[in-house]
Amino acid sequence: MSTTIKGPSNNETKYDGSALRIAIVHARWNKVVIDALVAGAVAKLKEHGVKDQNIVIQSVPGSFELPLACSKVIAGSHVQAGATATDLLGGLSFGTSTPTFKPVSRSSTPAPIVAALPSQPFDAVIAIGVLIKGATMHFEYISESVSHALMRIQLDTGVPVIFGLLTALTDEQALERAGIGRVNKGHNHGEDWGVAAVEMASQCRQWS
Ligand code: DLZ
Repeated sequence: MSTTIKGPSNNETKYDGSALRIAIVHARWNKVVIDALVAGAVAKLKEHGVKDQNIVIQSVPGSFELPLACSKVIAGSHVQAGATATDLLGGLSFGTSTPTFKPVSRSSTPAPIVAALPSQPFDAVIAIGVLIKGATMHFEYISESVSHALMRIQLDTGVPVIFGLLTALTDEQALERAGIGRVNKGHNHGEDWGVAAVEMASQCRQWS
């Protein structure tokens, strides 16, 4: 029996993600944590049958940029070509202690900013950012404004935006919530976001 009362409970319904198209938009600040969260989300999307070519990953400089990028990605006007989950995660490796990231080599030709329109609109977007509290008020301003904006985008567009903004008070808290804590390993919340994306995307298809 579980010893904790926290966290999402398992849904008895098993959702089939094989027909879904999902975008992950992530910030690049606090990269070690971000990489683990993105990997966790992708793993669960794939476990639920989402096809590799239907997982599109877009990065932005920091969490503050997440809402605009999510909005553009949903509108379908800013989809980068060729950045599938395998391309981006091919160089990611997790050892037993410190995770490392080997950048995947890319062609010297920059990817076109605007690619062909997607064959199918996105069924859900997972917005992933990691805010770690520092000495200034940045944390409060960014976390509040981004949270409100992401909620507004999903209500305005009707496309689920999964809230993957970690707001941690310490580095260790952030690492633990990505399943790579140095003392307690913790649980990778990115996995929960992947599962939530498949469930919400599937349900929204039924509700509409
Ligand atoms: C400026 C800033 C700070 C202080 N901290 C973070 C952080 O912990 N996590 C994060 O994702 N982004 C941070 N940023 C960058 C802002 O989100 C944003 O990218 C810049 O202010 C440019 O708009």
